[in-house]
Amino acid sequence: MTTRNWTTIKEYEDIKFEFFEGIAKITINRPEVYNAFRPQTNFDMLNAMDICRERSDIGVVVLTGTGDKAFCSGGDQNVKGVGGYVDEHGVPRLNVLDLHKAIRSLPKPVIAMVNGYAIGGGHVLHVVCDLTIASDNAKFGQTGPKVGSFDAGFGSNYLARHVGQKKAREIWFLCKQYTAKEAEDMGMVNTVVPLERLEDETVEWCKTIMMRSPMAIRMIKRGLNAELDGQRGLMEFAGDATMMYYLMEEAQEGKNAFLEKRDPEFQKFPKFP
Ligand code: S0N
Repeated sequence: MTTRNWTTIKEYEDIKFEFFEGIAKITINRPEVYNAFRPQTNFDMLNAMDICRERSDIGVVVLTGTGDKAFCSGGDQNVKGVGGYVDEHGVPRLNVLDLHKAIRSLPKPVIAMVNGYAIGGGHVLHVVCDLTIASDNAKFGQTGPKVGSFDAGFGSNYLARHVGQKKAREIWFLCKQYTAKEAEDMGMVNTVVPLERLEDETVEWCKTIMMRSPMAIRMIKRGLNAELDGQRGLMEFAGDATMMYYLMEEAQEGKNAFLEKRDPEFQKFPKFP
């Protein structure tokens, strides 16, 4: 594995947040519980995602877990209370759902770099990411109906878009574990590499993506999301269309005419077939 000089973007309690040549890496750093998330972990990741959105030098985000045992084992069973995962103030939360929304909303690709178990809510996290690159020791599966939980949102209906309805039902009804190769064959993993090549391969994918047009990548992500996300997906797609319109001289003519107290000369702009 190539050693890279990742620099820390910001210190957090539950995650590492690092940067290298246009790539932001968010690493769930709770190896003692196989990188299970608690409310604080999700707050940390949400804050990091905000920074990824704002920083124009970040082109791709990689999500992973510390060590070689687990990507993420889902919600931390130690803090599961009545009504959700209990934060330090005693408030039960399911704020991982906000993270799902942030991953889908981010106008940049998010890649799950799965380095071990992606189980329960950890499996959902990789499902929600735009791409999944897995090490050959990775294991995938849902546990909800076995441990008193379920995700009837992206974790099941978006999963079904990847693997089909029958397989999605099998994954949730039986709660079996699948190898990385099986997950790849099912269509929920993009590629599988030896563990020692995992980061190299992921960085190569990031670099290839970053050679492509960021606006084109952004609009493709928006379009693929919009099909599933209803009014919200359409809103985000439309918002980006407006942003592109603002970049055009035609839109600037409207604003300039208003400020110059004259009629806008929209007729001079082409009407493409
Ligand atoms: C990952 C598993 C299969 C690994 O098994 P293995 O190799 O036998 O190791 P263990 O000895 O079991 O584990 C090692 C140490 O890690 C601790 N640990 C593992 N997972 C968790 C966890 N989730 N919470 C707390 N601790 C965990 C073990 O206790 C052990 O520690 P020590 O050594 O001190 O004993 C296996 O560990 C496993 O099956 N883990 C549990 C997986 C699980 O059930 N996760 C929770 C599932 N539920 C959710 O994720 C919640 C879903 C949710 O939040 C949600 C709700 C609505 C909508 C969306 C979501 C969403 O998440 O997306």
